[in-house]
Amino acid sequence: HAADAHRTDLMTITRFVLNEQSKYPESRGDFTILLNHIVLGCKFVCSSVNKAGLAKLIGLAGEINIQGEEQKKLDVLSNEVFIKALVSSGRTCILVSEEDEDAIIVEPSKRGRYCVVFDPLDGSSNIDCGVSIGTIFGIYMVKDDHEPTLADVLQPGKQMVAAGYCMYGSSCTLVLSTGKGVNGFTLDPSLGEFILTHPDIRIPKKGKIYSVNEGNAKNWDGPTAKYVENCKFPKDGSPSKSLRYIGSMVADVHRTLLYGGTFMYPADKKSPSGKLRALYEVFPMSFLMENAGGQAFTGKQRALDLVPTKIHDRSPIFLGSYDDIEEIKALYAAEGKKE
Ligand code: P6P
Repeated sequence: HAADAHRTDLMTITRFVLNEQSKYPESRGDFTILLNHIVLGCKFVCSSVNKAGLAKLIGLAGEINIQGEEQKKLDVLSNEVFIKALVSSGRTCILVSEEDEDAIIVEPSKRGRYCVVFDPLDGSSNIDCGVSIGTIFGIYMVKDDHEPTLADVLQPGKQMVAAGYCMYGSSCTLVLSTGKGVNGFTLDPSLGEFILTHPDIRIPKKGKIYSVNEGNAKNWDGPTAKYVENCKFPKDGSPSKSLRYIGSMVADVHRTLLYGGTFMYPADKKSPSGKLRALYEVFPMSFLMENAGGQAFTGKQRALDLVPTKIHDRSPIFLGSYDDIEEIKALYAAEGKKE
């Protein structure tokens, strides 16, 4: 039983990654050290998010706290914690955060070979109503010790060596891929360890759910409108799909990964590049989807092939079950032929 194994053969995320990394004789444990610092950040955010509601109740959040300082917003606090954890790992050379306009070049004495792009607390506007939110991260690796530049992170998502997210919901679940499949770990608060609970996650080849903000329907392009129409009024007599849209990317993507279907944030007339950010939202989730047997498409190309020009570039995204994304790609291809 998994439960028994959990009790006696604790497969923690650290042990799991060490096992994986030991397959590479040249690896010196640097990635495992980096990951452990990301995990530390996730544990901190998990405990802060769980208290956020309470903090609001007892008047801590957003007001003057006992030290007489302005209580920081949770996403600002989370950002600071991740930056400190990543820098102190001594394994990073450049960081890109959703919260910081400019990339952070790590001081030379603390530099390593990894570049981490992350959204410390995506969907944080949902905290007050208790909707699940999350941290999203992607990891690139530089080849040598040159002076870090933006070029090191303005790379297509397919160059990532790892990506993942941590969802802060009814439980704290960290989903990770290092390029060979996807595995999920759940925080056991009594141990303070992430335990392997979802080994080798594979997204269903086809799903019964579509996930998109229907409020943007008037601005959609033809193929998106057509695909959603087909979900609601299938032409082949199959049952209509269900709409599930939480409005928190990590929660919507986690459901899509486990249950199948599609998650979409399309381009539209108002936002021609969509809303979600390429480096630290679209790429990590696309990396996970492909590693779980799914697909990720921008409307024009494979999402992981996109080359960002600026660190906060946005990109449209259609991701999820392999067959469902094939349908969307066919609709865009047909549109392309008309033009
Ligand atoms: P909309 C949250 O603000 C977020 O960045 C993602 O987590 C989420 O998928 C998206 O925006 C929701 O955007 O426009 O549908 O409210």
